[in-house]
Amino acid sequence: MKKTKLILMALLIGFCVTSLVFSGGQKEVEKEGKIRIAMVVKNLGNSFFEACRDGGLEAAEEIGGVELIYQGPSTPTAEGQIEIIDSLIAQKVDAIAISANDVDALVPIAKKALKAGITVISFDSGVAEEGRLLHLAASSDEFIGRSQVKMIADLIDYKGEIAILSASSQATNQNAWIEWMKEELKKSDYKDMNLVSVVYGDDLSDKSYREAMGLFKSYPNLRGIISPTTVGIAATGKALEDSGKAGKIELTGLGLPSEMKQYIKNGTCRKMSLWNPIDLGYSSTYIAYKLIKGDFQGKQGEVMKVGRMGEIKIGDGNVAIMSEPYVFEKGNIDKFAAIY
Ligand code: RAM
Repeated sequence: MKKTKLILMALLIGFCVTSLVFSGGQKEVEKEGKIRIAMVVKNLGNSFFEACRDGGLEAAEEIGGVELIYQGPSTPTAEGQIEIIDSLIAQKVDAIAISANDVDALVPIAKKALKAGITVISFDSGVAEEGRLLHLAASSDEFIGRSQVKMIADLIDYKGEIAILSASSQATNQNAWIEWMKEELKKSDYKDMNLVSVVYGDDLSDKSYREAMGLFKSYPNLRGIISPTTVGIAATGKALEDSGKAGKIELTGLGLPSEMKQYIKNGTCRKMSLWNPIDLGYSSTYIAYKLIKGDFQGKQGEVMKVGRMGEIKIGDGNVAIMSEPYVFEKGNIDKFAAIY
């Protein structure tokens, strides 16, 4: 009897040791597995976000052991992003970096991800503070908004009707910039300028093109258009040329040099600006990784060392602002168009 008990105990201990080693082994495998960072963009098919993705891939490669998952809905809606984020939660990714189609609508799903232990940040277009650890902005909203108005004013000699052709009506970034444009327009310098309309092309080329054509028709005296979206500005450039309005209506905004080169060179759009989307994607991915690792705390006042980008400080509302956008004109467009 004693002997049997001993054998049983030995077998039991043996089993326990084996299962410990096994689970330890499994843990090791998990640890050795790649860290998965998902980049959820406003929509697919937008070259701006493809450049962000390239920057993200660069960071993943530089860090090593990181897999970048690039996803977005086909049209820029919050609903589409919610579905994607829900599935990323189920896949237990380590981090999600979101360029939001709606500041508030994504909060519940983002909170769900945070609760599941996923590192959630927003970049480019923010999620409200309660739904993310930090937001990475390419530049300050105020600076972007005010500088867009200064550029169009310059192009139309501070006189005449202007319109804004934006992305989707709920986009956090464009809406914040438009608020600052309106603020800037209150200055007496712009007393002879009049903002007649704000329309939304939803970051879809064909819709933006139609909205631009609609503006030309509704406002025969229109002098200028600000399009603070890379999709919108390129579509407006095409619409201006197709309708013979190039030169009569000035165009500025935020454009990708590679997509706007022809319009900058032939004068359809004499001046526009943008930051480097590759740097934005690189920094978002890098920051997400460091947050997962606990190297960054994501707290206001913290100065983050972000690889080749150097230091980025986390400011009010846990918003980290990168730098000022570049201004593109005939003289420098070729150089930038070769990069993004
Ligand atoms: C579009 C998107 C993006 C914005 C750029 C300027 O590609 O709306 O969010 O940052 O334009």
